[in-house]
Amino acid sequence: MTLAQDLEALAMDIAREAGDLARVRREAGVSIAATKSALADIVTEADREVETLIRARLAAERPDDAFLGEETGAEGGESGITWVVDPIDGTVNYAYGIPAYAVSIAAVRGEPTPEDWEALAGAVYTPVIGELFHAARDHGAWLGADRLRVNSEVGPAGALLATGFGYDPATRPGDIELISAVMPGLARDLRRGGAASLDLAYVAAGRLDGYFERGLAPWDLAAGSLLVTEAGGRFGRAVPDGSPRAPLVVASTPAIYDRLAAAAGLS
Ligand code: LIP
Repeated sequence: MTLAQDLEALAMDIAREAGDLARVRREAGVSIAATKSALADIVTEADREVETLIRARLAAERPDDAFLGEETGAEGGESGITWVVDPIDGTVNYAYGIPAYAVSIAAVRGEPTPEDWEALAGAVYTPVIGELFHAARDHGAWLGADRLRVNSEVGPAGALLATGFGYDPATRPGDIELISAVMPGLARDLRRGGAASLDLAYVAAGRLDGYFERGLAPWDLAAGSLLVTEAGGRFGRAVPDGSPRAPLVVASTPAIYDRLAAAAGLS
């Protein structure tokens, strides 16, 4: 087993335990703990409890690693490995009872920023649907025991794409502008799933041909980006001119990547 495969096995094990806790807490009822960057940007008690569990497991199993989590922030380490964690990705889905939420855990090497890190392992677990997507660098992307491959081509009707919207209402006009730039001539239809980690996992699984979104945080994309590239897809992230606070992510089958990236303004 390589280091990446060891990290993948740990991410999978912890994601399962954390996801099952999130599901049990959901069944018992949700309590909103606070709002963050905007009124719509909620955090539930479960987000915090699940991240605390993940952090404690990682500290016990790999005490020299660093940590970067959506709810509890960052802590340095000695090993050069950082765990990038979103305890409940799709928190609004979670709060409304929509089962499309997931635990996202990734291990990266180097600076814990998407433009600098080398993603080594990732797991995305959606406990209600019971699907565990996982990947280790140079060992492929998997759903359970099935190897994942992005779609090799897109049909004549066009690409099935997904996107999302940030919590800050001020970014909406730009998001809608992006959709009207991307859809004509490229998309057969659009999906808004509500959880970036699942959107990326679905690109890796060939359930979507592509995905694009502005303003994602590192923990929203860390594991999903590795799933896409290990499944033969392409993943890009850049800060378009004029919107420094909203880095743009594009991920898709190679069959449409250049056109999607160009339409979205990534290149
Ligand atoms: C969510 C992302 C989603 C995006 C939401 C939010 P959270 O992450 O997964 O793609 O559209 O605005 O950022 O807040 O549920 O972890």
